[in-house]
Amino acid sequence: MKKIAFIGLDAAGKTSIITAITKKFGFEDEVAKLTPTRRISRDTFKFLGIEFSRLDFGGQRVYRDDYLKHPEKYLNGIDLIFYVIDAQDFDRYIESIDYLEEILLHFKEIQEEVMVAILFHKFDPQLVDNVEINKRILTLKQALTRYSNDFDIFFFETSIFDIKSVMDAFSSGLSMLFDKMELVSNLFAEINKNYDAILISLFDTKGITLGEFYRPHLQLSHKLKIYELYLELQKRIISENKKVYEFSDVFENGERFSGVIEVLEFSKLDFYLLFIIEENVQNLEETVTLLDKIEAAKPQMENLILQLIQ
Ligand SMILES: Nc1nc2c(ncn2[C@@H]2O[C@H](COP(=O)(O)OP(=O)(O)OP(=O)(O)O)[C@@H](O)[C@H]2O)c(=O)[nH]1
Ligand SMILES: [Mg+2]
Repeated sequence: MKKIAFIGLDAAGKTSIITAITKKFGFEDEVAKLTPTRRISRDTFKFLGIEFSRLDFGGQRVYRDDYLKHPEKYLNGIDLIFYVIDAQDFDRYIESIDYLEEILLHFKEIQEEVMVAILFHKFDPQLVDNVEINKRILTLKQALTRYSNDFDIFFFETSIFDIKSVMDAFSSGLSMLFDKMELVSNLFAEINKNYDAILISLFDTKGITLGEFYRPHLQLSHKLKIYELYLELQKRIISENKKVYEFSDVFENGERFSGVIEVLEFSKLDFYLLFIIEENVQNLEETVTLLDKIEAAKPQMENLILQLIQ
């Protein structure tokens, strides 16, 4: 059993993030109705066949004081912290860093290792190019790097209005707990050598990414389109009880793409392999070669998954 915790000030967005991860679509109504979390709320989920306990630490002052008064009771045994900061709330940056510092201090004192994913949350799509917030976040990151001598710290910008940003942060956070996870992405990069696929990706049934290769410099709008499509495909493949699903679609700039989503079973667990390529009528041969390479790499994927699970 592994333990992951969402920690941060009140109203940072922790419960919203967990709701978004669990539902993936249609969560807006539920998020709008959320009330502050009382104490710690818990649930469990499975990833790679391993049981995870997920703790959502209510961030109101009274609770924070209590956690810090009895840190051994609340914090010991946590493997991974998602520390959530409301990136829009500049006035509370300092308060948020202070809280994080006290938590990390405890882990340092008891000499327990913990991975830390710091989420600059509420970084909503319309703020992505906003100079002020980007400057503020950068300054905050610089201040936070002082902890990187003692802890493995990673930064993410997230928003519930960009579900992909949340899933990416969650997947990358979890992958920090598995030494060899990056080998899956490396394998995809290797497969794609001499080719130009748009995406090769392996997900679990809950949409947690195990590894992916994206065409470098792929536009954000393309990525979002692909992610939307992926959610749709996943729904369809389940409801129609299919093992393979082929599709063809078009980006907003008119460029056509096609791909395949396929259910693979490794070690009694289901995974989804998704690959997307540009539709290229002139060069069908290249496409076929790429598909062959992906096909041939399945035993390697299985092997990597088995190594991860061990
Ligand atoms: N703009 C914006 N608002 C968000 C985002 N995520 C959450 N919120 C809003 O932030 C508020 C607080 O969200 P919660 O998820 O309840 O916050 P919390 O961190 O769980 O708070 P406590 O339970 O008190 O610790 C809600 O009004 C959400 O709608 C986001 O990505 N962008
Ligand atoms: Mg909450």
